[in-house]
Amino acid sequence: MKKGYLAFVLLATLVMASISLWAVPAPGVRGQVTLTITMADALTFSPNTFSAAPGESVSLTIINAGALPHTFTLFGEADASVPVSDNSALQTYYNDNTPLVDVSLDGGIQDSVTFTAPTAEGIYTIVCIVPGHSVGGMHGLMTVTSAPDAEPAPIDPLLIGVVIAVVVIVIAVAAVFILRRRS
Ligand SMILES: [Cu+2]
Repeated sequence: MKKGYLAFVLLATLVMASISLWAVPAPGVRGQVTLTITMADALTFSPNTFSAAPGESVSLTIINAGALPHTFTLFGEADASVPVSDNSALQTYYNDNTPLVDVSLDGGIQDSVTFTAPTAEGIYTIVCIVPGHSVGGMHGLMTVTSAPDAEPAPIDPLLIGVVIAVVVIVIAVAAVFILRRRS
């Protein structure tokens, strides 16, 4: 009788624990973007795109893996037409628009920067402002969007049905077991 009761409690606890594991969504990954961006003499940012939520804290480790100097220059105006492929127009744009982030690194040097993503959703342009580099392909994008990176997996109704069925079966089996022991 006591053994059966213990088994029942144990099984019920396991089942309830399983239900709560499925029902509680995984902790959100929003709130903080942490990313390493590598700059290379092939005139590349790797990665050259990333996303953040409006007002989210963004921590970047920027590595200049090349021998040439490079900059990570992020402009702060959403959906701006930054002339990434026109050297002189880009220099003019740079002189007229204070970047949100402007990290200049000699070859082989790395640095970290933390900033707050703009509150306006949209596309923000990243360039290397060293003459010729953006034109040569060294530019990228930061997307500010309130859309989550990945939707938490919805709870499958079939799974809930299976769990309820298991609970009912466990209770029924335990009840039968206890009643049999009693008589
Ligand atoms: Cu560069």
